[in-house]
Amino acid sequence: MSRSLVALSLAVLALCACTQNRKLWISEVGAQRLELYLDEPNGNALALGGQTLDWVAVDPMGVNAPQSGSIDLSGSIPGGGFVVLFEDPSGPAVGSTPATVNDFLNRPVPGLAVAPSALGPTDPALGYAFRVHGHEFRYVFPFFYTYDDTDDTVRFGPPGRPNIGGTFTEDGSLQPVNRTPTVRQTKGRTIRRKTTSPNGVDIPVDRDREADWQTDDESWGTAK
Ligand SMILES: [Ca+2]
Ligand SMILES: [Ca+2]
Repeated sequence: MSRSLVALSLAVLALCACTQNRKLWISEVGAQRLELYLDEPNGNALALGGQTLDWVAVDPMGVNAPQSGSIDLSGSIPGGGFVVLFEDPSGPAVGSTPATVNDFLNRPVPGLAVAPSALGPTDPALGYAFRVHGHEFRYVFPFFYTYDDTDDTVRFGPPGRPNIGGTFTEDGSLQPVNRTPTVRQTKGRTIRRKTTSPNGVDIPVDRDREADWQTDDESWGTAK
């Protein structure tokens, strides 16, 4: 190998060794649904393949065994956009399939269909942890590459919540949490991130803490 080729190879290697922390947040957790938000400029997008949604539910009384699940994500999410995981009787047995799902006003919003019960039980007596995370290779033309790293956690419910990793500071405000689905003319109840609106547009906040969250009516596909 010529010295110039070695030098070029070393230069390329130096350019390649990088990761990008992508700002993918869990933005709402309801009954049989969970919303993701990409807190990045509109021109950005994040491929969700290689990113994973994990959850654990525990009985603080220790009577019932812990439950857990893990869902491989798919499709992509645009900067400033939302994607709603939703349990679908005709959804895939494992993983997720890009689809649309209707909000309370029957407007279609971008979604990922998952299997029934894939997002776990909705029992206010249980302690919960949800985490989205991943480390996914991405090729960048012409000879660069990077890794898209994501990591976001929320925990709620009575004390004795499961530790699912990630960074999250508790203050106990998210308990008890009653999550309910839409029933006819009644909106479902959910937890969602609080928002800021620096330019008149509501943006979910993330400071890795329970105080970022509140209980509210469902708002699938929107900030609130
Ligand atoms: Ca976070
Ligand atoms: Ca929402």
